[in-house]
Amino acid sequence: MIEKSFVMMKPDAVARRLMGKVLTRFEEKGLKIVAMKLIHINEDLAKTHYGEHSDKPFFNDLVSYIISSPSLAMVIEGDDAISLIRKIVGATNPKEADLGTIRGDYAMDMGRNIIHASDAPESAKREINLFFNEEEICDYEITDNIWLYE
Ligand code: IDP
Ligand code: MG
Repeated sequence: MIEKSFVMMKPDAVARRLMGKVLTRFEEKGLKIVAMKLIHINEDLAKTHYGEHSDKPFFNDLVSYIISSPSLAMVIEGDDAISLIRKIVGATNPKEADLGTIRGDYAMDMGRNIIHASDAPESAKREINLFFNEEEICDYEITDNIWLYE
């Protein structure tokens, strides 16, 4: 099923100039970028986005990290995109993430794991709506679809 996922390169990815390399992984896989913006997230938005973790011991550090510098927010579309992107991103802890995943290849620390991706259809919908208006999400065809999908 064609799905949309909310994906965000966190401040460390932007500051470490990894945006191009990370974006290339999604493009080369055959996923389609349908929205993208560089955004310096404020505290309210960070707390809402990570609301499910508000009672965790790492919550305050997580919010400080996310608001420290700009992030690159995206909506990425494709067949089974939500679970597929989680696989490409890798485990939350970069030390446990498989090599070949984004976190496995580019990050060292749980608190600096460079990228966020929605974990389920409901969270994808919530997160997309939190960061993007409907008119910011592009509906377009890419002609290589005949070579990517049977
Ligand atoms: P996910 O990003 O892989 O979905 P979640 O468990 O939803 O992982 O946690 C959200 C984010 O909170 C993680 O990506 C990471 O940045 C941060 N985080 C999670 N657990 C810890 C921790 O134990 N220490 C520090 N930061 C954490
Ligand atoms: Mg999560």
